[in-house]
Amino acid sequence: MPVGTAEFVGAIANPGQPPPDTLPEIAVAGRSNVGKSSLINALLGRKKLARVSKDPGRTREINFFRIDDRWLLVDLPGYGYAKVSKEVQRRWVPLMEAYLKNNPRLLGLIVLIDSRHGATKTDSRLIEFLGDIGVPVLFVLTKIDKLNRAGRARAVVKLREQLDLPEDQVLATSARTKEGTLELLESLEHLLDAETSG
Ligand SMILES: Nc1nc2c(ncn2[C@@H]2O[C@H](COP(=O)(O)OP(=O)(O)OP(=O)(O)O)[C@@H](O)[C@H]2O)c(=O)[nH]1
Ligand SMILES: [Mg+2]
Repeated sequence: MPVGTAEFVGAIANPGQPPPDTLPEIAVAGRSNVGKSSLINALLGRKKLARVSKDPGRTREINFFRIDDRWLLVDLPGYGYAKVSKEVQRRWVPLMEAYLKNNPRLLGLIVLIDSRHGATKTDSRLIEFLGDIGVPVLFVLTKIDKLNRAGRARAVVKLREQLDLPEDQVLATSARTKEGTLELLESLEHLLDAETSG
């Protein structure tokens, strides 16, 4: 189902800061430069709603986008980019912990993994942390336009094996060609429907 309205409603820069809205949330997490902001724009059919950086590690705040006045899509700051200063890296953990822990509005997380690289050590640490929180996680491979057909299939199988995931927990997408974005929106709809139907 295509998205109707989408608007930026605000950002959180410090732990403990209240969110700009109280609708149910689905958040997008992943390494710096993996394509979080690009995928959000592709999903919402907007070119420049979420800021895409030439310069990795730019999104340092938690950004909230209100969709159809019904739910929030949340762009989380990326992790694991070596060139980002130690100071910025240090601030990431408490900001993410404060957001993810005890957040009753958070319906689910989308964890993005670069289809060319698979899950890295830092991804595994995030995934472990998310396991403790207990929210549903959907794994999404990004930038599949950079792989040929065989490479795509291999990337999906590799990730499923790496993380021991069932078939329906992994999607392959490209923000450039929009492949996989309708399937992803459908999965998000299921998550939202499950919530709103009690
Ligand atoms: N070919 C291709 N390039 C992509 C795709 N998605 C993102 N990119 C490129 O990858 C780079 C990073 O994209 P972003 O969307 O800014 O990544 P991000 O995860 O939001 O990065 P941070 O905000 O720094 O954590 C940009 O140069 C994008 O143009 C894709 O599906 N295909
Ligand atoms: Mg970003």
